[in-house]
Amino acid sequence: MNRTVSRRSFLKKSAVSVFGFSVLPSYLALGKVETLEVNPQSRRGDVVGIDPHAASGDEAVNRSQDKPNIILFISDDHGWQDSGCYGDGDVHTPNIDRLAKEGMRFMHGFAASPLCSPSRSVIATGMMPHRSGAHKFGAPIKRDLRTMSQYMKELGYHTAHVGKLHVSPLQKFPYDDVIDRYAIPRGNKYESKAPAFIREYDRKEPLFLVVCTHPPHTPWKKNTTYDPATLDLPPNFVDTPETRSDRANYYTDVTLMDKIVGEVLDAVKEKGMADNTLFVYTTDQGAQWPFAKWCVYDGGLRVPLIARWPGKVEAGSVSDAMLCLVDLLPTFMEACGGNPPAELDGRSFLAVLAGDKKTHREVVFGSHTGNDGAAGIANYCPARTIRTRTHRYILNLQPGTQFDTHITGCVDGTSYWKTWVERAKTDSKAREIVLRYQHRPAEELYDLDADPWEMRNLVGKPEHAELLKDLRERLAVWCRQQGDDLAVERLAELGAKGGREGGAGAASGSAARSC
Ligand SMILES: [Ca+2]
Repeated sequence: MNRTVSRRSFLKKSAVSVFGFSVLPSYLALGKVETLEVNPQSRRGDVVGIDPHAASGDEAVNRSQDKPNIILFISDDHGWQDSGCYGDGDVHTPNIDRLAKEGMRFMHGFAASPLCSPSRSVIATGMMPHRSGAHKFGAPIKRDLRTMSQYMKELGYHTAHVGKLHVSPLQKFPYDDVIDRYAIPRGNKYESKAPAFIREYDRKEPLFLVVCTHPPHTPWKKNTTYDPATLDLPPNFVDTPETRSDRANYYTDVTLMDKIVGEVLDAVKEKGMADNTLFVYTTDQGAQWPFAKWCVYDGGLRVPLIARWPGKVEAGSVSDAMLCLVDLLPTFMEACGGNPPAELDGRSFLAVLAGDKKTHREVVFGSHTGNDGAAGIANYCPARTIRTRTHRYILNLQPGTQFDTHITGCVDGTSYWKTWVERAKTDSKAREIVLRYQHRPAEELYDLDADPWEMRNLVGKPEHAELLKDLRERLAVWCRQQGDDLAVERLAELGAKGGREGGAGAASGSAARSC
């Protein structure tokens, strides 16, 4: 790809017509189909930045055909390193690896939350968890927000969602088609209706499709192909036979998810859509392992992110730009010629995809609350974090609370965790890992170059005092912008002004928006 191509020429290059004539889509005969009513208030031109007088009738249809199809594939709980193309030498992910060879692989993509529904709400709204309103598990987004399905429909797209749709309230997500929707799958979780939907798609409008799988979310399928004894385990694991057995089961689920990625890619190719489709693969957050899901470490927040768009995104490229899944919505909007609303927390990284820019964000933020509702408290470890290229700072809001999760047994537990606890009785390293997982200090600071698994807390080290102070302040500015009063109050107790009284970031919203 010509890396000097301008943003304007980049968008112009994306002008390729796509679909033929519209007929009654036969996917409606596939079985269980759920279609939500489209918001009656939605009209072409309602989206901020779209000129309602720019086109109408046939002209509007022609313009919409100039736009790329967009497919967003979101798996469930896939660790950022757990694919062949991200360096895992054990797991089999031939289709994700193929996607990486044909597109751009991001090495510093981050979710905003290490929990399913909050992270998915961020993706859908372009707003970080406290501004979306959905920072707790299962919480609804704020009623005055708009969502991806609304924005894309008003940009001329036919919008569809297949699979897990773990957001609420559902009327705020008015896809034209919602197929096989579930929070917990009712049928075979290793099958997706997305390939059939793509093959049968025959509308004039470009397609905006979100495909969500349940794998590799637990429960994992029992392994029959991996050799547990030969697997490399992360250094923050306790190496027991039960850990290895479950690791092999997890890899089995990753491979079965990867198979669905391949089936969707094959359907796109067979349909003749491959050259005019922006295909993005990512996941909602890290895998269900200690120090990952429900944790604001890299294991929980850092995600695999790959974008394929032939002729527009350089095949086989690798980007080191830091970005957040909150950036997907404005990127999609800009990719199809829209202007993302200025009030979004997300910022388009289309210029990075085009090869015009190497960087995107200086820092990324994240937050976690947990399950704290009618169903009870679980996976609860309220925390806020800021991550630079080299360091991560974490503010734990309830450091005295023992962290009990699905892993440790607060609901169903895992067989391997019991072996970690047993090993901890006689093994000092295992004891340190178990204690560190369940008991958090008030603050944490990690040097990610020297300590990528975030195992050595630097808070209290005099040589890092200035960095600690700076990161507290920057986090406070962001928390204030988010309306996160509890975190602002706690950071103020630690001396962070959060933009008040001339503190860092007081003069502009740029620091706060640098999320
Ligand atoms: Ca998830």
